[in-house]
Amino acid sequence: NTATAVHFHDQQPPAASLTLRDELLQGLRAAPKRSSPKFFYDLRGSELFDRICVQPEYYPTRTEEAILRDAADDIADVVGKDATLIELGSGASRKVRLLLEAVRPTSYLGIDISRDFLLDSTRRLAADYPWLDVHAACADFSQRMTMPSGLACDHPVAFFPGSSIGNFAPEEAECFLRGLHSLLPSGSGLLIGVDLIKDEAILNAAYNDAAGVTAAFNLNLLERLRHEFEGDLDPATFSHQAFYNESRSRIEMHLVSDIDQTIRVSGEVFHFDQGETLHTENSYKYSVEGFRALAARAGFESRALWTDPDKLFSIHYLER
Ligand code: AVJ
Repeated sequence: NTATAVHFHDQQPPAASLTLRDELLQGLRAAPKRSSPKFFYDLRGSELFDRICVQPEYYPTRTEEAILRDAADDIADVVGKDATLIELGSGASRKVRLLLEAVRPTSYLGIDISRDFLLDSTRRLAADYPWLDVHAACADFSQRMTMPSGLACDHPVAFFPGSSIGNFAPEEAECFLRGLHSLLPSGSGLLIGVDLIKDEAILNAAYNDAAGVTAAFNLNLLERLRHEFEGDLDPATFSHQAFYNESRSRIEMHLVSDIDQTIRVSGEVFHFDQGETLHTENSYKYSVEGFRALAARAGFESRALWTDPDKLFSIHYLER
């Protein structure tokens, strides 16, 4: 019965589509070589990300969840009644559970690029909250999106937790928010988690956990290249690298080639010098003021803000 409880909207071509492949190859041809972080999230990558979230060094998830738990009633007050919660990059749909009882939205739409993961987690959500109208859309929200039909949407409130916005460069983040602004009617809300600029040692530790889960997550990209994109390469010849780039307020993740080598992906040849990297992710950090200014440039007004006592993480409520 739970299997039919989720209204599913497929808004994306299948995983190893031509466009994804083209995007991947384009990044590998570039100098320096790069890959969009969205390529991390195959089923295994999504599972590894979930394990990152419970590592002792990875403070963002724990801290954001504590803020949500503590502020749930305040958040319900600013969000108001009869909301449609739209979670962008819903993943395991775990964080939204902290809000559902307090906010009592009429419907929920989870949007994620990882189809099987999305279906799994929204089915569980529908089973656990029988009063909630649950929708799932498999889509790449970094591209242009449309609202799925058949979803009542009088008071849409986008929920973008986890500082996923940090994967965009500031110009792209502004552009992304502008896209949301044009998608949502006036009066809509945006509840967004943003990681804060802080002591470099805390940041570096969070992306270099002792158990090696972040390393496995980064290296899993190479497994995905092998299995989904006809990659001919040895993942053991690459190493995980993550560091805080202070001048750009971002964590950078790279896969470093330990040797001088030639690899093949989708029939195309790519050379790596020893020490050359594939830049796999940026995770931008913001000050409260810096993020407010960015959101304002995209047409969103700051309505409320919550942080933890150590000022590690922030949750903004913005209104369009
Ligand atoms: C999902 C982009 C917020 O940047 O902290 C975690 C991804 N990468 N560890 C982050 C991530 C390595 C995460 N975001």
